[in-house]
Amino acid sequence: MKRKNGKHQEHTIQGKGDEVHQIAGGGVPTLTTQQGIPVSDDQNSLKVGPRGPTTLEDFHLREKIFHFDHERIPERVVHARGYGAHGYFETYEALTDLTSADLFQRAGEKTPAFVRFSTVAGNKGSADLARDVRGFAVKLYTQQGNWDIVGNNIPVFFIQDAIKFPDLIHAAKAEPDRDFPQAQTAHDNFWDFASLMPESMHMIMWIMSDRAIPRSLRFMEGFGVHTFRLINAAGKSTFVKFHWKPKLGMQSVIWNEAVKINGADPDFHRRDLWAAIQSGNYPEWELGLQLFDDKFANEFEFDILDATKLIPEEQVPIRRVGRLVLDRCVDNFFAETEQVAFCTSNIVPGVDFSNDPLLQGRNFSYLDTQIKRLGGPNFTHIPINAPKCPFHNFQQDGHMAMVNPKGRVNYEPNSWPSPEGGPRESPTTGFQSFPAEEQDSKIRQRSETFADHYSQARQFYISQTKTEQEHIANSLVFELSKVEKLAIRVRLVSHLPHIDVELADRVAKGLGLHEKVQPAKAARETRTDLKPSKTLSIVQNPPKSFAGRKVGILVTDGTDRDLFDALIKAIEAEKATFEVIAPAVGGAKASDGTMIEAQQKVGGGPSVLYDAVAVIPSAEGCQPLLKNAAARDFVSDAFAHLKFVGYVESAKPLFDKAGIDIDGGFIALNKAKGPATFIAACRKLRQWDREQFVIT
Ligand code: HDD
Repeated sequence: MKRKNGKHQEHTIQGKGDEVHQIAGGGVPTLTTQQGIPVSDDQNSLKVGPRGPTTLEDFHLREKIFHFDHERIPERVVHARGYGAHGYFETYEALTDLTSADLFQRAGEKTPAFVRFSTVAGNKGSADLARDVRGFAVKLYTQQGNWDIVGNNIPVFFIQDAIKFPDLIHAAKAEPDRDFPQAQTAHDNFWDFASLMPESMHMIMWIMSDRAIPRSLRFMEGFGVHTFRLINAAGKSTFVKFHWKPKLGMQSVIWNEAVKINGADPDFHRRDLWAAIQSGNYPEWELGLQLFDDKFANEFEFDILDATKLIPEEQVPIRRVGRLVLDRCVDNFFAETEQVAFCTSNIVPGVDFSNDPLLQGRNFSYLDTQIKRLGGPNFTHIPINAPKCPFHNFQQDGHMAMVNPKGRVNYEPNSWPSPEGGPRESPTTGFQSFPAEEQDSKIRQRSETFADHYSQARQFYISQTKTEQEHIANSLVFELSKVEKLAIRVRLVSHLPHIDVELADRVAKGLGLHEKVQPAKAARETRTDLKPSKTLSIVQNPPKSFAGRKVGILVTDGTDRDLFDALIKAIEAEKATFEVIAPAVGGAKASDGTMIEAQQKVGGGPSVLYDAVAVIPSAEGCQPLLKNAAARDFVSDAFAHLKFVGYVESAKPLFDKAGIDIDGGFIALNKAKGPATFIAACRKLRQWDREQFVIT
C-alpha cells in the first residue's frame, strides 16, 4: 500500500489485471473525454495518495459522472414503454386521383419509415404483456416532409374530446398516493372514471377483448383512428380512415398466458420483434384506406368526427394501397426509439385533418410534449426526427442547435437575391389546408351526434365468437374484482345491459353481485339493427399459415434424432421458428449420439413463450421430468392455453403426471407424416374446442 518512487505501482494495476483489459494502440482507438483529451487511466480517480481524498481537479472523473447523472430524459407521460424499428413503405399504385401526397404519386415508390410500438399505461420498465392498448406510431420520411400516423391497435378511443385526456390517463395510471398498480387498469380509479364516462363503453369492449393482449407486435392491426382527409391536386377532398393490416394475420394470447409471460419474459414483445428482424423475417403490414365522401358521412349512423366510433369494413371496404416493411433494428435504443418524436400535426401536402375534437387537441399536445421531453425546440435536429428531404427556413438558435443557417439573411421577406436571400414560400407545392367552410357560435358543447354510446359497443360484442365473448366477460370480472369499492363495480355493470343482457348477467354473477343491477340511464337507446361485422373478430380471421410463429421442442438425452430432424424440416418449411428446451442448456445427446443444441433449460423456456410445443423425450429421459415442476408446467400450461402439442409415446407419463387427457390437439409425431400433420394443425393456432374443459 506504499507509494514507490512517487508512482502508484501496485494500485494503478487494480482493475486492469484482467487479461481482456486492452490499452490503446495497434488499431484500438484512444479513450478520450468529451473534449477529446486522451485518457491515461479510466480505472482510478485522481487522489492524494492511494487512499484519497479525491481531488476536485479530476476533470475526467467529474465529466464522466456529470454526464451519467444526466442520462435520463423524462419518459413519455403515456406510451412510455415502447419499441421501434426502421423500414420502408412501398406504394402499390399511384393515387393521384385521391391525393397529391408525394409518396402516393408513383407505383413502387419506397418511403423510409420508423415505427414505434408501445403500451399506454405502464412505466418505461413495465412488462410487455400488460392488458392495454398498443400504440402503433408510424413516421414516414416523405419527399415532402415527415408524415406521422400516430395510431393504436384499436380503431376507437375512450373519449370524444381532448379535454378529458389528462383525466383518462390520471385515472388509468397508478393511483397517485400509492403509486400502484403498475401498467394495469384493474383498480378503482380507472373503473370509477370509465363508469362515469359512458362514451368509453365501446373502447372498454375492445380493451377487455383479446386485442389488448397481442401475441406479438407483428400480429396486430393498426389504426389511425380519426377521420382524415386526402386532397388531390385539384383540391378535391375525400375522407379517409387509415388501417394497417398485418401480413401474418392477427393473434393474441390468453389472459392466464399473458400473466405468466410477464414473469417468464417481461420483454416478450420487444424480443420477438428484434429476433424477427435480425433473422430476416421482416414484419409487414399493408396500408388500407377506408375512403368515403360527404354523402356517406351525412348518411352514416354515427358522426365520422367521433373517435369512439368506427366504420365497419362491410360498409366501407378497405382498399390496400401499399405495404410497410420493418427491416432494420435500431443501432441505439435511446437515440432512436426514445428520442423519436411523433406529432399528429406532422402531415404533408395532400393530407389534412378533420374537425375531430380529439385530433384537434392532439395536434397541440404532441408538439408541446416533445419540447418538454427533448429539452427545447430543436428536437427536429436529432437525426431520427429530421426530415430526409431538403428543408430550409429562417428558424434559428435555441438549445442544442445543430443545423444552423449560414449567411447574413435570417428573415423574410427580404430583398436579397437568391441564393443569399434564402428559401421562399411556394403557393403551388406548399401545404394547403382544405378550405372547409366553418361557421357557428363559439360554445362548449358536445355534439348531439356523439350521444350514442352503446350501439357500436354492442355491435363489437355480437361480432365476436362465443369464446371471444367469454374472454370479454372474464376480463371484466377479473378487472372489476380488483376494484375495492362496491359502488364502482355496480355502476360499471349498470352499463352492460345496454350492450348485451347476457354479458351483464355473466359479469354480475362472476362478481357475486347479490342484487339485480338497474341499467344506467342512457342518453340514447341502443340500436339493435347494426349487423355483426366479422372483421372485428380475431378468431374469425385466422392466419393462412403458421409462418412467423415459434415451436418449443422439449428434448432429453436419447431423443430420436430422425424425428427431431423431420420436425425441424417441417417447421422451417412453414417459415416458422423453434427453440429447443433441454434439461440443461448445454444440450442433449440424441439417440444416435449426436448433440442437440438447446437454447433454454427446462424452467427457462416455459411453454407460454411458444405458439405450439413438441414433447419428444426418450423413455429414460422422461423419468426425471416427472418430478420436475417446470416440466410438468410446460405441458399443463400448453394444454390449458389450448396449444397444439406434438408428442411421442414416451412423453405420455409426463402428461399423466400433469393430469392431462390427450385430445384432438395432440398429434402423434412418430406416425407417418407426423411432423407435417402437426404443423398443419398448428395453422389453426389454438385448439379452441378444448376451452370448455379448461378454466383459466
Ligand atoms: Fe396520444 C403519445 C396514440 C390520444 C397525447 N399517443 C402517443 C403515442 C401513441 C398515441 C401511439 C406514442 C407515440 C410514440 O411512440 O412516441 N393518442 C394516441 C391515439 C389517440 C391518442 C391513437 C386517440 C385516438 N394522445 C391522445 C390525446 C392526447 C394525447 C387526446 C392529448 C390531448 N399522446 C399524447 C402525448 C404523447 C402521446 C402526451 C406522450 C408522448 C408523446 O406524445 O410523444 O402528447
